[in-house]
Amino acid sequence: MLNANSPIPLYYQLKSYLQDQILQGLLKPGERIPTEKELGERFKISRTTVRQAIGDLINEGLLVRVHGKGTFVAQPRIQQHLGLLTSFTQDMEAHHRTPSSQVLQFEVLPAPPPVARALQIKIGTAVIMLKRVRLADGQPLALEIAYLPEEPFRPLLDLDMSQRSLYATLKAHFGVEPQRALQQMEAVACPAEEARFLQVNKGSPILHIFRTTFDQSGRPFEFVESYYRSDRFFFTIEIWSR
Ligand code: 16G
Repeated sequence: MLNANSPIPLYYQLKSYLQDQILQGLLKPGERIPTEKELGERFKISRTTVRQAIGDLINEGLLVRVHGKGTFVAQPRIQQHLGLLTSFTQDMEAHHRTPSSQVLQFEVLPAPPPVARALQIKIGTAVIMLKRVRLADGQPLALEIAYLPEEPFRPLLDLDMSQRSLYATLKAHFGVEPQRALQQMEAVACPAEEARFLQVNKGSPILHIFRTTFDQSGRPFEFVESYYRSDRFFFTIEIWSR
């Protein structure tokens, strides 16, 4: 029951209650929660108060609203540790999900300025561009556009990258392993084309990530621009005082 005499606002009490139910697994992923009207009646609060609590939980990714159907408990997000240099395949396997990719583009093109800068090559040098939708259990989670120098990686073009890990392939065929990476992230409104591939609404919040990865000898071997669904990922990093 909510406490009308508490200094904690009613919407916040309801939000905490629902949050608790989700975290304890009493409300399960995919389950429909009661309507605003039902919650209002059950807790003797106004629909505006209910709406505020639910709106917050939608914004925080714990609930999803499906137009015409109701509000549902969201699938748990994938926890990703930002301090670990891993591949998409490794991340999904760690979460017991089956990774796959839809290859959208795989070709050689002249390096545009930001790619050339990251890979420390001249603008216009031939690079391989691999554009993939990355899926887990068949659901699109990210869109990645990777650029690698054509030399020595040209033989990659003969391989089917829809069921392969790029990092595992680079290790097996070229002895190249990621040793460190520089990663930058920003939140953006999802552009139309990316939204279509990721099956999200155009303009919904999405993480735009850039990664330059260096091999064992310190040479940059990939520059990747990606869009990660912010409703499917949760990022963690441990930080230390000086
Ligand atoms: C990750 C990397 C990406 C890399 C890919 C290789 C980020 C933002 N990006 O998704 O740079 O190319 O893994 O994955 O984490 P794969 O080995 O499964 O093909």
